[in-house]
Amino acid sequence: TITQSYQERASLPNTSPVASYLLRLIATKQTNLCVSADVSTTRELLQLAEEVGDSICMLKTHADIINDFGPRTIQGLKEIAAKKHFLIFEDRKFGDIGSTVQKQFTAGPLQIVRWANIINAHIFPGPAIITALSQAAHKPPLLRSLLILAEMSSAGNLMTGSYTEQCVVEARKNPEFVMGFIAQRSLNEQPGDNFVTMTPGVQIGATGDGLGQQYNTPEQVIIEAGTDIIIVGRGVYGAQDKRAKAEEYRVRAWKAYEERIGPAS
Ligand code: UP6
Repeated sequence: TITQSYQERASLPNTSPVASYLLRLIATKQTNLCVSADVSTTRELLQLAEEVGDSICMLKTHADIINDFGPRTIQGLKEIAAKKHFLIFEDRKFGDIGSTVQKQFTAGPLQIVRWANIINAHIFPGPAIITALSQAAHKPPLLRSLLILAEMSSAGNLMTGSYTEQCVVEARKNPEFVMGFIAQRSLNEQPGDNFVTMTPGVQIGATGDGLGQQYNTPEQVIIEAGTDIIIVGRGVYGAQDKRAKAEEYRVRAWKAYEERIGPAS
């Protein structure tokens, strides 16, 4: 899959419906950029979504850091996502027993299942976390998909070796619901694997944040590590001109992708 185009991969077997949709969206909008909207108010969140919306395939949220998160936030996000054509990914990093994650996913003040197309989870509680989230997600007409956290960007994290391998094993068992991974490199290692890899820890001109975060450039991530989507937070929302900055990251990551797949055959 490293040299296949997003367009080609959209119609491969073993691809979750949300992944197929996303891969087509990426090809059409020519963007493999996900902006991480780690801001603290609904106003800032919606303004950022408007500003960067044309340059992204996905907006990543941390709903639990929005001071005034509520129905207005949800409605605003959904409207902008529909207008600007991007998916919404709530970076909740679920990590509890099945029964609890179902409640965290569907209930409480955030009601994540109602508005997030994509969620993520750790598998350290065991594979029932996947079954539980899948059950809670499958309430038509909602189409939902899961990313497994297989690797992290932070220094000294414990998600390596056999832990990461186990993430891939569990993902292969659930190709309908698990669309891919949060990881630092492509984990499509077997023939037939077509998981989407999304990579955080991307910033141009910085190596870290003093709190464990480690940064790579778009080229390192897309070309050298073979991943599909860069996730950029402070690199974009920390800039004065967020629209221009998002566009700069989009162009860099898209050129890197074109370089990786090579000239069209
Ligand atoms: N994130 C990481 N590394 C991971 C997983 N998730 O940084 O391994 C998330 C953070 C933050 C974003 O929670 O929302 O990606 C990165 O933000 P930054 O670009 O501002 O560092």
